[in-house]
Amino acid sequence: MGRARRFQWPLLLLWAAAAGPGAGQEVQTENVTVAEGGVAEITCRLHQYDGSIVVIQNPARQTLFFNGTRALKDERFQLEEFSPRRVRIRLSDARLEDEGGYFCQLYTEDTHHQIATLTVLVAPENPIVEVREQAVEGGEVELSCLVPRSRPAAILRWYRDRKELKGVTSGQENGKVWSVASTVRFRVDRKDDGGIVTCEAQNQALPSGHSKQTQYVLDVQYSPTARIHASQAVVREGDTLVLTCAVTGNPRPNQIRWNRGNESLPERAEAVGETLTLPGLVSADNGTYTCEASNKHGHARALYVLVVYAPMTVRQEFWSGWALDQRFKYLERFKQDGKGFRSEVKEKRCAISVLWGMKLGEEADPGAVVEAQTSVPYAIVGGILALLVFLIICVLVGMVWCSVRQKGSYLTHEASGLDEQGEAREAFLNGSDGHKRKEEFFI
Ligand SMILES: *[C@@H]1O[C@H](CO)[C@@H](O)[C@H](O)[C@H]1NC(C)=O
Ligand SMILES: *[C@@H]1O[C@H](CO)[C@@H](O)[C@H](O)[C@H]1NC(C)=O
Ligand SMILES: *[C@@H]1O[C@H](CO)[C@@H](O)[C@H](O)[C@H]1NC(C)=O
Ligand SMILES: CC(=O)N[C@H]1CO[C@H](CO)[C@@H](O)[C@@H]1O
Repeated sequence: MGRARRFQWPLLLLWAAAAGPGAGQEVQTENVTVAEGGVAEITCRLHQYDGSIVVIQNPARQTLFFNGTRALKDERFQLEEFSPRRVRIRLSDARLEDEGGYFCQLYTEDTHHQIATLTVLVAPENPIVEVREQAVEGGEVELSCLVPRSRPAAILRWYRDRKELKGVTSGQENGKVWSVASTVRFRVDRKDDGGIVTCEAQNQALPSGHSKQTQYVLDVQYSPTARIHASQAVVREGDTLVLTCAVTGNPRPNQIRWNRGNESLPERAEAVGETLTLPGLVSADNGTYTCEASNKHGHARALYVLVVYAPMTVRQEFWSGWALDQRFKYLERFKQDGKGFRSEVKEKRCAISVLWGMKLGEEADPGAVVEAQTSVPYAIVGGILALLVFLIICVLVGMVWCSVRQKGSYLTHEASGLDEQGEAREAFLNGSDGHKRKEEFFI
């Protein structure tokens, strides 16, 4: 009996080969790829199933399901379907160690099996972006981007304002996963402070078009700048002036110092942080006010020259537009000789109203801004008035010139009479008559 069976095997195999696929019972599978933590479905397709036992085994060849019955106690594997057409199992929370060949076996007289290879990929997490050392303006910044686990090795890219930066990437394999790092270096300026650099990681484990990104906000340190803004341009006795010192700098200067040249600040002055309030101004409050700020990278100073004028009268207001030319002369004299200033003002009162408080910038510090006070409204008023006067003169000149032209044509007409009348004497008399009229007109 045993002998007879042994002889039957080659015959059966021959028969199976002759019949070809599909003729007998058969099982087919497909390879499966899943992202770590995801759900994988392994399908064993049956052909001409006749009720034989179907066994599914894991890569370690442990039986997961024996003809539809759970054999291995691992709840992550579930039997989804067992029909004469297919057996489908579902693996949730796939892990790297689940990788390998899954066996679909059909126990018939000639045992069929097919292997479905499960591949587990690892998607990158959000990259870790770090700076090597504190960036200072004029220097270089070096950023590193790290993706500790990915499979296959993640591709790292750097972006700055949608422009790709060239980084240097290196990878290291730790067992089944890759650790990938990339570094990028570039020069930085103060304007780069607060700029955003992005590191992007991508591999096949992520859905196509998706990536993991980390944004890094650049922190570039730079020396301070200072600028004084005055609450009003022209300052008169009794006014309250508020000076604001606008400072920048990284780290931000934490203290602003207010001074007035060599002298002390007026008693009434109140310096709180960025502002200096000068209430009830008197002419003795004039002088060069400065605000100073510093951080570990430098020092900045801004100047404001305060000139307090006498209160304005209505008449001065009215004439201010006409005093435009005088204004520049006064400012020049003021610069040369501060003492001569007040007496000049007294001499020509009408010019006072267009004299302005002058604001100067910083002295030698970097980023200094020298800002001369402009007086656009007065310039416009003066300009318009000048234009009006010019137009009136034009009209007058035009009228006069037209009158002259009429006289001229009259003369020409008289001259043409020379030909018409034919008599030279008469024409001469008429002509001389016309000349007399012309003289009259010019007188
Ligand atoms: C399935 O994967 C295995 C191992 O990677 C490979 O040898 C085989 O050719 C694959 N089969 C198909 C149908 O891709
Ligand atoms: C295996 O399971 C299928 C479906 O439940 C059933 O039809 C068949 O009879 C089983 N085979 C054996 C040998 O128990
Ligand atoms: C400050 O005072 C010193 C002497 O006390 C003098 O030499 C210097 O010119 C003064 N500076 C200004 C800006 O007035
Ligand atoms: C810079 C300036 O104008 N200084 C004057 C401020 O006022 C005092 C007295 O009012 C004058 O002596 C300064 O010359």
